[in-house]
Amino acid sequence: MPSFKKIFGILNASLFLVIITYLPDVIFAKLTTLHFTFLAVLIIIPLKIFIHSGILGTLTELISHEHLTLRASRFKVNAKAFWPYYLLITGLPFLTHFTFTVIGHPPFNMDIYTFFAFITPPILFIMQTIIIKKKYLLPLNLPKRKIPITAAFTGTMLGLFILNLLIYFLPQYINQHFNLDLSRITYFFYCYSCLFFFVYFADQTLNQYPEVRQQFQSEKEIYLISPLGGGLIFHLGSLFMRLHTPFFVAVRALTPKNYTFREFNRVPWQEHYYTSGKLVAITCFTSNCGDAYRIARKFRKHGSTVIIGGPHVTYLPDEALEYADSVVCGELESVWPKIIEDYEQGTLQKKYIGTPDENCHQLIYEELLNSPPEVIKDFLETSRGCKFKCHFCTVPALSQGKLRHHNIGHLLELIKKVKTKYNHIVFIDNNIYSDPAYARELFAALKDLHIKWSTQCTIDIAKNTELLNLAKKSGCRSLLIGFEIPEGSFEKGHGGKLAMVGRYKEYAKIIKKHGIKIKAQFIFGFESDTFAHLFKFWKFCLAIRPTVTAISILTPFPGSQLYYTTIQKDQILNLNWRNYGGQTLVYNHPRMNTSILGTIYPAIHVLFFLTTSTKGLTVLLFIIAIIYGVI
Ligand code: B12
Repeated sequence: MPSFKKIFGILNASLFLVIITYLPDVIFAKLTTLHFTFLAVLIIIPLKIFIHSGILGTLTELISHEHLTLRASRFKVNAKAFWPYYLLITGLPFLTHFTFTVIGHPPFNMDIYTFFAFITPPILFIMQTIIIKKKYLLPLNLPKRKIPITAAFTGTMLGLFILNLLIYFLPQYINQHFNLDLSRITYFFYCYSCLFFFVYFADQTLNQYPEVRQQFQSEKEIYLISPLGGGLIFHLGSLFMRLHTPFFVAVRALTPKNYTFREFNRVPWQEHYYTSGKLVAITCFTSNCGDAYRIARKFRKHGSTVIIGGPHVTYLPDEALEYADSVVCGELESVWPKIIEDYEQGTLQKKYIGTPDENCHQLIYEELLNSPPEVIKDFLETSRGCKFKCHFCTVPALSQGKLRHHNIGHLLELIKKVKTKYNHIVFIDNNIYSDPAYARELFAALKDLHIKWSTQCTIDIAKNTELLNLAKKSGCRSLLIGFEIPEGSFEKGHGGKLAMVGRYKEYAKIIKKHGIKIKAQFIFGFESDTFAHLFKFWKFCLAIRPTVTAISILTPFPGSQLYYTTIQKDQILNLNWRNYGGQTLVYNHPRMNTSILGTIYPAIHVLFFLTTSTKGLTVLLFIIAIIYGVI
């Protein structure tokens, strides 16, 4: 039974794989019903062979603990390694069936689909034998060992085999007796049960070779975790936007080389990830801190040591200490080597205060330079900090008012590596125009690389047309600009960039005139806001026509000035951190009905994007075309 739990865990964490086993067959069926059988055979069969080989190899890596989470890159490697075996093993029975059918004696009078329903389990059995042998037994020089045929094993095998057939034949029965076609749904479960069969076999085989799993155990191992959190929208977002976590790179760079790492980058969490004796480093911001705490507590229960850090716990370390052994407030660069030393000596402190520190950037740079382009591209920052001190933002506190720059020579080297694979670069800076002199030097240097780039920036860059020209010439395609408030808003009184609100339109037009697109960000829910302000945002967008727009709800993030003033004024309504992702109104608004805003916000968010941005309008036209059957 415990082994079943693990198999369900692995398959549930890999539901994506089940979906991609299922889809080609559905497309195949659709094409054959449309009489495109030749096309289906020509395209879908090779695709299926490639996909299935990749899936079976990747699942074997999960069950052997070579990897604990799914990685797209492994899928390709495995598909390339095992497709010839899969072709051979499925091709032979296919040819046999085909030959007998042509001469008028189909085996056991079965059509090809039913025939395969019976022989798929043996095919999967042979595949796992081959994959395990090639991947682990041959490299480790291990002799062949048989799975002991116990009553439990035989019973499970038979049970799974019968269940598999039942799921396969169920829709035919339902169709005959109830005139209901459920084949598409049951076929998904059939795919699931086939993969279950495969993982069960592979697990049984690997249980005979403890050496295989042992080779992936390391005494000095750090688990790096960036929890998912934030509800369904963030779950879906992270499925499509697979970004690497810069924090992982920073930890790798500053940890002694005798440590190994396991990365959990925003994956749906599984019980079998918990283990003992590890050093677990978790990063979190406010809306995913609940998941971070849950994971931290369970790791500690299993006997691992947990350190937690990030922009949320930096300001609420005592809250985090209820779940973790140690909390890091601020940046890890200045404290991580000491943490490792203390961990090894068993003298880990409760709190570490990381000060903004320049010295370790060399190590991070070297780590990045040795990383693949897909990792580097998500950690290209030219500066940290921002010259403005907006009351709703945590950056001024996080960077302690300091503005730091990266070495331009280093950046160019990193960009050259990214350029081998990607031609569009995104800098994760808070504000690339914080220091105009540095920006000028940077843009001039970028010019020779012939790349396209985009980043976050404040609107005041429009005052510097020389720099705008240089930005454009260096490849700047778009700037993400936080306009936050509409004209007439009394938040203008906060000063800083908000003080420029009266000239936003004029400045935005200047930026666009220089051939740079604008991605516009707005915040709704400031004290002076009323629902009418939404129309002001809308009118503003009509005038400047941004490529993308986003409107989020004002959220008092711990660490921001706003957080402390809302607490002082006793305005906080909701202290569930899950709601602190910019999608929920968490404080009592003086001029708007809180529950009305909370209810209609998702609609506002979507409609605003669809009607105010060029990309949104394209999507809207597409939707309308589908509705009216044009497409
Ligand atoms: C890049 C970025 C993103 C990227 C993430 C890219 C990625 N690869 O993960 C994107 C665009 C996706 C993004 C989205 C969001 N972001 Co963002 N983002 C940033 C930004 C600009 C840089 C973060 C970064 O990677 N820095 C580089 C790395 C190395 O630094 P770091 O993560 O801060 O970690 C350092 C320290 O915090 C510390 N540390 C962090 N974790 C740990 C853990 C341990 C164990 C230790 C020892 C130390 C430690 O050491 C690190 C090295 O110095 C920051 C602003 C900032 N300057 O921090 C905002 C920021 C993190 N984002 C923020 C927010 C609010 C969001 C969103 C919720 C916005 C929204 N409404 O949608 C979403 C969340 C989406 C989601 N669920 O993933 C807020 C978080 C505030 C908060 N308390 O929650 C920040 C601080 C911006 C702000 N203005 O306040 N973001």
